[in-house]
Amino acid sequence: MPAVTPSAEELSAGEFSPETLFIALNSFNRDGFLVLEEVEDAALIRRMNEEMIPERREVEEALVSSGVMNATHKAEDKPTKNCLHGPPSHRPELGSHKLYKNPFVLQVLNAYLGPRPQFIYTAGNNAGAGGTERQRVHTDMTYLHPEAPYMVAAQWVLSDFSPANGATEVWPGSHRLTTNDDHVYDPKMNLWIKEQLVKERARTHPPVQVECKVGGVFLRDMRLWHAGMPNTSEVDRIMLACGYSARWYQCRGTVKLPQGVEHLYESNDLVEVMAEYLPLDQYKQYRHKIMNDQFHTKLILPGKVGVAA
Ligand SMILES: O=C(O)CCC(=O)C(=O)O
Repeated sequence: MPAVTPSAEELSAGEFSPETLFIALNSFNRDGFLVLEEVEDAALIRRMNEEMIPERREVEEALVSSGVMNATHKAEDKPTKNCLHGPPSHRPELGSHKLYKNPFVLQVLNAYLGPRPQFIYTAGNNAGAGGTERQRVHTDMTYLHPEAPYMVAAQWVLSDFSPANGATEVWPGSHRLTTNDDHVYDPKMNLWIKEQLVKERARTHPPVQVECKVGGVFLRDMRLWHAGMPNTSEVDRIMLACGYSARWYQCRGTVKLPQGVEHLYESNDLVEVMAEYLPLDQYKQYRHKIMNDQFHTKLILPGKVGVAA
């Protein structure tokens, strides 16, 4: 598993040494994902998990009634029990605002995506307990995209992730060559990688499930093939994502936040916060959604790049 853990010196400095950064970037470029262990307060994360676990039924009902989550969610006709479950940004006492500005994540992303990336979305996935079905292999991209690193999801695990509770499956190195032609789209904006390509790659570069402990985060290049896996344990498994885009990509998306928390989401030298502050009732409608054009570029470019699929 490509992973780095800050030393005591790095923790007190709030940044990786050049040697650790070298190792981190090497792995991340090669594999398309990277685990950073022990970079956040585990007690804070556990508390957030305890508060979010009881929300599951309410979240599921809201998603189904708004038509966002169909019963299958990225698996042909079989319910996966995986649903979008956004962070509790309207409850600042739980500290979800700390995640987007984690200094270790930002240091790696400033090197991987170029200086001062833009924070452009939050999201979350809840793999419901007692799942039996997996998602199809996919990349989250319903649009044409550049072949350079341009966007990363920092995925915070709210409980220790292992195959038993549906740790995300990733396909090492798949980000380097994948294009939109590898995908199948269906009318409901579901998308997945063509079955034949998945079979071929499995023979030479098989997938792994990302193991990560509370207090750690895994970074995923948006081009990486991945899939939600069944959580066969008895407890729901939640992951919260903060999404960052390279400045040059000029992403259209904004992170939806409730009014009143502006002071907790300030831009700094390492990140620009692209926020849209909404009245609480509107924020709640967006909390568990990702908009269809969330990841598209604003640029109008010749050829295919940047044009919505
Ligand atoms: O929850 C997970 O582990 C991954 C979910 C996912 O990839 C998705 O819903 O697009």
